[in-house]
Amino acid sequence: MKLTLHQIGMIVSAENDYQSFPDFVIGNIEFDSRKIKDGDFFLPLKGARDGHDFISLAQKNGAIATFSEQDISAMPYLKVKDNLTAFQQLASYVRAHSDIKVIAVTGSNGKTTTKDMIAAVMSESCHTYKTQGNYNNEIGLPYTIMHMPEKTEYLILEMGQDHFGDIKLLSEIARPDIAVITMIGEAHLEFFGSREKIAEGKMQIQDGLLDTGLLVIPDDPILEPFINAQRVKRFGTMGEVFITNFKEGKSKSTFSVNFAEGEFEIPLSGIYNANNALLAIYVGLATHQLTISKIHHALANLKLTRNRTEWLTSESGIELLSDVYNANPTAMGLTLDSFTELPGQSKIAVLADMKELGSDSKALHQSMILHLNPEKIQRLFLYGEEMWPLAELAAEIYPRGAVRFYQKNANIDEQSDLIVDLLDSISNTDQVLLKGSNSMHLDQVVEKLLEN
Ligand code: IGM
Repeated sequence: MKLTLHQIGMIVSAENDYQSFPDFVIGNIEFDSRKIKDGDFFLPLKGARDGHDFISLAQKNGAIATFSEQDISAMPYLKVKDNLTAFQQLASYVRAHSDIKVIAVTGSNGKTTTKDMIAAVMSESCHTYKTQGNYNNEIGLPYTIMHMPEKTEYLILEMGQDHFGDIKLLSEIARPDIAVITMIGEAHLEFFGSREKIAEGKMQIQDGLLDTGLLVIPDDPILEPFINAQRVKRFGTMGEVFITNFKEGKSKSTFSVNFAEGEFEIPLSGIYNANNALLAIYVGLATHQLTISKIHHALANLKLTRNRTEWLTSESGIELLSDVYNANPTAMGLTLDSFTELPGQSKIAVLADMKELGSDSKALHQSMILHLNPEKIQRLFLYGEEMWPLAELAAEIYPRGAVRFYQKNANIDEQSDLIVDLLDSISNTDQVLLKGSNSMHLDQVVEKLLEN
């Protein structure tokens, strides 16, 4: 949706005299100054650094206006109490005034796969846009709405729950036509409370569900007390829709379902993946946009994006929280905070360089010390040149031997030492967080840990 500066000012009830700025159509809205292009609008957020510090950099990169919580003189701006709230109001507006259908997906595991499968199925017949990467939180979801192409007909949104109440906010912004919960996981792998509380939080996906909307949930009895939607469909062996005749191969599976014809194929093993596909089949049919044969085709030809942040369990039972495909200081700080809050006695963080942070890089890496509590995250494995300043700081607050450092530069790469030492020191009661930029190849470390 094309919007002008004055329209946005009205939508978010900006407090300054923005009408005195010339009105112009706004390009994309971006919070990372590195992504700003000519004509874009800047969104200063508080991350490891305060985004307001980057307003002039954003302008240099081509931004023509910005939100701001303070008066500024550099460029046209919309003054608001809270930049993030304004951004969320804007996304709610765009959702409400777009002729689209929204499908929301949450759940402890499988939500990314299910989102990708639903999007693959819907793409067979309709212009479909989906959550990219891990953009499933209170910033990423409105960002996804603001970045959907003009021609979008179906928007498939992933919703993550780090804290109780997150899903309520996301659902109220997204106003889903269809809401899907993939599963309720185990309490010790979530960042809060009991399994009941997790279920209650996820069921808040109903809070923004349209009155005519459809809720699709597992047949898990823990959800029953929280149902208030008018249209509900339960899946699973005790539900109304389920898998029949599941056959598993090395890298593909086939199965049938009790509500549609034929044998389906997916390029994935694991019954949970067949269940995720069942959700995509059911949702696809519920929209009345697809034929069975198009759904068969979409699932058999799935191209899955690698999961971003997801719990993995190694052969020997070590729990890994892997997020190894992109890194910025805010995301790393947030991940460390969540990991810190998690119940569990023995935690290890493996942190690798965050790239492209320019002249502030060392300071931004060092700022991670604010997210490291030696009593909560007991051991650190730091990998890469940019991590050295953090290693020095951490050594001051951690016991001797609890912080280890591994080099990676043009001449030397100690990744294999990192792997050997990790395998040596981890036991199956440990929880391990791995995070760093893609180019640090922590995915290779994750792979080796999983084999053990
Ligand atoms: O966790 S996130 O990645 N998130 C995105 C939305 O979807 C869910 C996940 C995330 C969040 Cl929640 C919030 C923020 Cl503010 C990312 C960011 C973010 O992009 N933070 C960034 C910085 C901080 N703090 S991007 C960025 C910085 C780039 N900036 C440095 C600080 C580049 C830069 C380098 C050198 C300079 O001199 C000036 C700027």
